[in-house]
Amino acid sequence: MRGSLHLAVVISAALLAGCGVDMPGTPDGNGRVYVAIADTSGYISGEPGVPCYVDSAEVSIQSRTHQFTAVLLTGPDGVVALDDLATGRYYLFARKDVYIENNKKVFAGGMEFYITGEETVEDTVTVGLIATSELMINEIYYTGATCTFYMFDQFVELYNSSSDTLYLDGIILTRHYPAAEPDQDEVDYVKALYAYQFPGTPVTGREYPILPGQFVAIASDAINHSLYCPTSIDLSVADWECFNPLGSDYDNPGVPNLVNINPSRTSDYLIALSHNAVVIATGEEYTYEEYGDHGSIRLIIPLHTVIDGVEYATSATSTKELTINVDAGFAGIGMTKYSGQSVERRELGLDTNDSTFDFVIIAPPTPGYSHVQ
Ligand SMILES: [Ca+2]
Ligand SMILES: [Ca+2]
Ligand SMILES: [Ca+2]
Repeated sequence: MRGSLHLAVVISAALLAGCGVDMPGTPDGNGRVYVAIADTSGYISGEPGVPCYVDSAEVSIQSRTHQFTAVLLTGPDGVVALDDLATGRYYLFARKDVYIENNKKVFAGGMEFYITGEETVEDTVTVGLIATSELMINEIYYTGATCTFYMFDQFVELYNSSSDTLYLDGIILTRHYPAAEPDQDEVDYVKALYAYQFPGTPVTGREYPILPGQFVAIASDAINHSLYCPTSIDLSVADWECFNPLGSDYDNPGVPNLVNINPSRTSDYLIALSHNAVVIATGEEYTYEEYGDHGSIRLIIPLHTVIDGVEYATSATSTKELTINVDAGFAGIGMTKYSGQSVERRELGLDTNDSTFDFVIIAPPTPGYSHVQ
C-alpha cells in the first residue's frame, strides 16, 4: 500500500482494420495481443521524457477469467506478440531489471485487456521504477494440509526487504472482513474481522526488530503439526504465534504471542481456505464498529496505516473484497483446499500491489525462508 508501482499505461488500443465489424462467430482462441514496452524515464536508455522501447523485457500474460499464463521476452523493437488467445480478460505485466551503480532496480508496468474472437489488441505499456517496499507479507499458507479437514497449520510470513532494521512493535495482523462493500474502493479504511497485535508501542517502539532480509513466520498455533497430520509442517519453530486469551487457544510458552484485540472474537487466527485477505497495519490507529444483531465487532483501520495487504482467491472471477487501493488482484488462483500448497512472492521484495503477479503457488510451504532462495 505504498503506491509503489508507477503505472503509466499509454492507451492506444486499436482494432485492426476489418475487425470489430460484423464480428464473425468464430470459435475462441484467435485473439492476438501486440504490445510495445516503453520507458520514458531515461534510466534504461535514451532521454527522459522520450519513449524508448525496451529490449529483453520480461512480459507475463495471465488470464483473469481462465487458467492461462505465458511469459515472453521483448525483441529489439521492444515488442511482444502473442496469438491464439481465447476470449477473456487478461492482465499483462512487464518488467526489466536494470543495474544502476551495482544496485538492481526493477522497472515494471502493466495493463488489463479483454479479447473476443479474432480481435487484436494493440497497446503500449510504459514501465516505471518500482520503489522498493520495506516490510511486506511474503507468504500466506491458508489452504490446509492434505489430511481430512486439517487447517490449523496456517501461517503468515513477513519479510524485511529494506536495508534497514525495522520494528514489529504494535503492528496489527488482520483477517480482512470477508465481504465486498460497494464503496470499498472509495473509502479511506479497511475492515477487519480478526485482528492480532504484536506487543510494544506502534511506530516508535524498538523492542521487536526484524533485520534486513529477515523472515518472520507467524503461526496460528506454534506447534509441530506433523504430529497430527504427517504431511503438515513443524511450526513449533515459528517466530511468533497468534494467541486468543478470550478462547481456549493453545499457548506455546516458548514462542511469543500476537494477541487478539477484537473483544467480540473468541476464535484463533484462522483465515478462510479459498478466499480472504490479510492486512498488516502499523497499529497506531483503529476503531471498533458494531455490526449485525449479536454485538459483533469489527475493526476499522485507516488506509494510511496499512503497510501491506494481500487478497487470495481460488477463482479468478471472485468478487474483490479488499480495496484495489491495497491489492489489485488475487494470489492463489487455481489453488484448492487441503492441497498443502501455499502462496509466496515470486521474487523477494517485489511488490506491485497486484497479488495476481506478485505471488506464485508453491509446495511445500516455506515458513521462515523463501522458495527463491
Ligand atoms: Ca493460536
Ligand atoms: Ca505463545
Ligand atoms: Ca516463506
